Amino acid sequence: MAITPKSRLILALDVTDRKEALHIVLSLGDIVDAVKVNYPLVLSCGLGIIGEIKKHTNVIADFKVADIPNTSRLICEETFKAGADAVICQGFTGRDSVEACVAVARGYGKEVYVVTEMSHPGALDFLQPHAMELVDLAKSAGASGIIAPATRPERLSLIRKRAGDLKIISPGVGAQGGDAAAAVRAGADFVIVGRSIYNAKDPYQAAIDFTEQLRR
Ligand code: OMP
Repeated sequence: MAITPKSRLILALDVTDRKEALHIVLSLGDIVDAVKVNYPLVLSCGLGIIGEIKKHTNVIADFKVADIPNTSRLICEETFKAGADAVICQGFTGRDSVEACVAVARGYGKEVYVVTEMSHPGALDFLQPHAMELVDLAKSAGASGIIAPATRPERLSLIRKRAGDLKIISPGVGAQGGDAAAAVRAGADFVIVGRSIYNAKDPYQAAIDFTEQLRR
């Protein structure tokens, strides 16, 4: 089933300790729309961590898949078999690689999100000049949505206009300087927050604070 915006908050769980990860998921699973897992957690705990988190909330596997179609297909197969609801892939690898991810996701009734312009400063080097082409590729390849930067709300608005019905997930809120409410105003359906929640003194309260900002 597709991930739908309720709180609009996605937690980036970039911790490497299994106990800490599951503790955070237990306390925040009901508040967030999904938990996003990335290599730090999966490399330290194994792919099985996806199924453990899935017992409590939706899981987005942020593997930024970026390979030839056959390898991308194999990565996506393992990811969805492990229980993920969605996978994130890169678009710069080209249409055939993105389509390979989408084909596997469809077979499982799951979703693909394509990275367009990333949130960090280095995204200006190569990604920003091609961001709109990456949006078009995501759309025509049948992806559910795209990743676009909360750190640049003005760019996010332009990407929103180009993206049509695609869902937009927007990282860079908090630690990278982006503002949750501004990202939603610029067109994001969800924001991703990592360090500003899991490194907070009280991660539960930090998550609640973000959901309040997102309600306004
Ligand atoms: P914090 O900066 O700690 O909030 O974490 C942001 C999360 O979003 C990390 O897991 C990043 O890998 C991820 N991310 C970005 O920060 N910028 C992007 O452009 C794309 C992603 C992503 O694809 O999730």
